[in-house]
Amino acid sequence: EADSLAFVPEIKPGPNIRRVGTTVEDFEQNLLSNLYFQRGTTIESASAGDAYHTLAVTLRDRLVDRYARTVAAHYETNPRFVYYLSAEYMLGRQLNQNLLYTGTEQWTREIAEARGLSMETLATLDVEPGLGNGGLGRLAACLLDSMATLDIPAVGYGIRYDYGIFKQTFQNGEQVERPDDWTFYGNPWEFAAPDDQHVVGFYGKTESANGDSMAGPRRWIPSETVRGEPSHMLVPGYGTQTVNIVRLWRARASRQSFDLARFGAGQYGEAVQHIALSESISKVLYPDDSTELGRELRLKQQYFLVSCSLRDIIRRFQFRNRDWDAFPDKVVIQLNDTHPVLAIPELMRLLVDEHQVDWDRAWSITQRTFAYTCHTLLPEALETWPVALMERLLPRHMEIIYLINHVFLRDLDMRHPGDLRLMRDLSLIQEEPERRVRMANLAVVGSHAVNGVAELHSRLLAETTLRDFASLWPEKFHNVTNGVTPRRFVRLANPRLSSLISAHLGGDGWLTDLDQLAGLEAFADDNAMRERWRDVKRLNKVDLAAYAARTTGVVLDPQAMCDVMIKRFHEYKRQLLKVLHVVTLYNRLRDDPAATVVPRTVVFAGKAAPGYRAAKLVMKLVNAVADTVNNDPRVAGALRVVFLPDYNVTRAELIVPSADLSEQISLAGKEASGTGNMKLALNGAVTIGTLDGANIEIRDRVGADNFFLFGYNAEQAMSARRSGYSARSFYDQDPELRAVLDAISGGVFSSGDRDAFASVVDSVLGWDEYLCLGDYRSYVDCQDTVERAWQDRERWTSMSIRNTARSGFFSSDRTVRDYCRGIWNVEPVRVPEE
Ligand code: Z15
Repeated sequence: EADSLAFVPEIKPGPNIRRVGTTVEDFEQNLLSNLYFQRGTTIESASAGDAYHTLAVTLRDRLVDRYARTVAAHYETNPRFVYYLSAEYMLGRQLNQNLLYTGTEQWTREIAEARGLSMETLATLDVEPGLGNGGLGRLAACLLDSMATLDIPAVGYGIRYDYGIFKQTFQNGEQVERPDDWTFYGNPWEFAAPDDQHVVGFYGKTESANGDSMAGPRRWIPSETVRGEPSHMLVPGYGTQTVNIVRLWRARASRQSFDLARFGAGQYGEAVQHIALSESISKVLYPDDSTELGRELRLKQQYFLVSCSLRDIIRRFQFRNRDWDAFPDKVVIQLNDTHPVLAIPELMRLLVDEHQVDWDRAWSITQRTFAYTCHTLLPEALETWPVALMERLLPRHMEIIYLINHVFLRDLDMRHPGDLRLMRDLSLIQEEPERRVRMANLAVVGSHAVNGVAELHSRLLAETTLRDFASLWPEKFHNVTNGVTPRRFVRLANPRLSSLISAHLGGDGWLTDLDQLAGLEAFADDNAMRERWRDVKRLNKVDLAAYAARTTGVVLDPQAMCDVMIKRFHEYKRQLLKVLHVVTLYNRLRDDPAATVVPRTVVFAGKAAPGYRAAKLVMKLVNAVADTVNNDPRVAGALRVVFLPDYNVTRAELIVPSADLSEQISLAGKEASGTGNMKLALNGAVTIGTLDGANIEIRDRVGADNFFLFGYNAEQAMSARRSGYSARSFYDQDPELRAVLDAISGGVFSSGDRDAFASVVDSVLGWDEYLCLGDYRSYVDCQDTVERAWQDRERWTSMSIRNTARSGFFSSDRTVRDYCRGIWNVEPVRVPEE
C-alpha cells in the first residue's frame, strides 16, 4: 500500500493567516459563533458540556493563529528542529493552561459567571490526557512547555493511546484498576489528520535489492501492515507567540480489513478481528514504570512510534532541504529513554534501503542526529529484546543491528586489541542466558550525546552502568538536571502563592525567569511576609481537606503539618519506610496519649503497576494503617493518614501547594532524579530526604539548614550491600523498630490476621535490596528533628520561604537551556506578533 494520501501539512506563509480579535467583545462573539456553528446549538439550549467544548475550541482557535505564525516563521528561518521522541506524555489538563497562556482567563470568568457557570465546573469537565506513567512522561510535558516558552522549534512525537494510565480505586484497601477512556466524550484540543497516514510494516522477510551485502540496499517485504494516523495538540509557550505541537500516532487497520462476507454470515466477531488486532497497537499504555515486561505488543508500539515519526521528520526535512548530509544540521532527535531507540536502525534503514545513501555516510548522519537520555540505574528498567523476537518482527532492523555491532566491535578491537571482556560487555547483543538486543547499548553507540538526569545519576551512569562506554567516549557523556515548569506547578497549581510572590517581586517576570525567586530571600525573616505565607498554605490545606473529605471521608486538620509522599509505588522509593515511621508515631501515641506531639496529616498518593505484587501489598498496608489510625480515638487530633486515590497531574496540582513536608526517601543511588521533589520545594515544602537523585542538588541550593537529611549515601548503600547487610541486627537492636514490625506482623492493622502483611515484614527482614531497616533509625530520628523545627513556627516559615526562593534552578526552562547549549546546539526562532 503506497502512501497515496500523504501530503505536506505545513502551513505556508502568506496573507491568509487569520487573526483573532483582541477585545472581550471579539472573544464573546467567537464563543457564540463556535457554540452555534461548531457545537450546533444555541445559547438558550446549551449544556455545561456544550459550554466547555465551545470554550475549548475557541481557545484552540486563538492558539491556531499563533501556530500559523509560528510555522511561517519556522519556514522562513529553516532552523534546526528538536524532535522529542517519547512513548509517554503526561500533559495534564489543558483548559486552565490555555486560558492563562491566551490571557483570556478574566474574560472567560466574566462571561461564564454572567450565565451562571462557574470556572470550577468548566475545569472539571476538562479531561487530563494520562498518556504516561510518572516522572518520565511528565518530564516530557515540562520540556515541551519550556521549549515553546523559549521559542525553540520543536515537535514532540508520541502514541495516542486509546486508554491512558488506568484509573485507580480501592476495594478493601487493594488497588483496583479501571480503564481510562480519556476521549469518551471527545477531545476538543486535538486536530486529527486521518488523510495524512503512514504505513508501518511488521514481520515478513528481507531480500537483496542489488548485490548481497547486508550493508544494503536491501528490500524488506513485511507480511503485516498497519496505518499510523496522526493527530496533534498545540503546545503554546508562555509569554511568547510560539506554539509548537505534539504529534500523536494512532494505529488504524488497512481499509480492506473489515470482512463483509463473515459479517453477512453472522460471524460478527470474526468479521472485525483484523481491525481489532491492528488497532491494538495503540490501544493502551503499558502501566509499568521503571520495569520491563518484554511483551511483543510493546515492541510493536515502539516500532510503530518510531516508524511514523521518522517518516514525518524526513518529510519535514525534505520540504526545505535536499542534501542528506545537512540532515543533522536541521534535525536533532532526542530519545526519551530506550523506548524509541529503534529509531536508530530505522533511520539507517530509510537512508540505506529507501534513499540510496551508502552505509558509512548513513551511519555518520545517524550518529550526529540522535541523542539519548537515560532515566534510570535500575537494571530491571534497562530494556533488552530477544533476538529471536526481533528477527521475526523486524527482520531488516535485526540485520542492521548486527551490522552496526559488527563495525562497532571491529573498531573496539582496534582500540583495545583482544579485550574480550570489554567486547562482551559493550556488544549490542547479550549472549547469556539467551540472545537479546541491549537497547541502551544501541542508544549509546548510535548517538552523539548521552545524558543522565541529575548530577549524581550522571556520575553513577559513567561510573557503573555505562562505565566502559564512558571511558571509550568521555566526550559523549553529559548531565542535564531535570526541571519542572513553574507555569503549571506554581502559577496554575498555586495561584495564592503566585500572587504573593508577584506582590513581593513587583510583577510576574519570575514565571519565565525563575531565578528571580531569589528576590524572596529578603523577606524570609519578615514577619508580615511569614504571616501571609502561612495563610496561603493554610488556605491551600483547607481546599485539600475539602477534597479529601468529599472523596475519602477522611477529615483533615488544616492546622496540622501536611506530610506528603506522592509518587509511583515502587520498592526503591520506600513507601514502606514511611509506613514504618507512621506506625512508630502511632505506637508512641498509643503508649502515651498525653505525649506532646506535632499534629500531622500524612498524605499518600500514587499508583502501582498492576502486576507488581510487593508494591501493591505496601499500598494495602498504607490503607490498613490509615484505617486503624483514623479510627483510633486515642490518636485523634494528633495523627491522620489519608491515601488519595488516582494520583495524576491534576491531583498533583491539588496536593503539592498544601505540602509542608516533602518525603524523598528513596535508597541513595536508586532514584535517577525525581521531579516531584522540585515541585514541592518550589511550593515551599521542606524536604526530608536521602542524598539521592536531585535531592542532592536541592539541598545544595536551599542550604543544609533548610533540608532534613538522613540515611546512607550512595557509596555507603553499595558497600553496606556488599559487606553483608544484616536487617536482623537492626530489628534485634532497636526496640522501637521491633515494636513496629511486630505490630504489623501481629495483625494490629489486619484485625488480628497475622498472614496479611507477613510477606512485607519478611521482605525488609530478609535480604532487602532497599535497606529499609538500615535507614530506619536515622529516618525516625530525623523526623523527630522535623517536629522540633515545626514547633518554631516562624523559623519553619522562613525555611519554607527559603525553599521557594532558592529553587529557581529547578525550572525546566533551565533544563531546556542546558540541552540547547550542551547537546542540541539549537537557536530560538522568535515569532513576530503580527
Ligand atoms: C520513569 O518515570 C523514570 C525512569 C525510568 O527509567 C522509567 Cl521507565 C520511567 C523516572 C525516574 O525514575 C525519575 O527519577 C526521573 O525523575 C524521571 O524519570 C524523569 O527523568
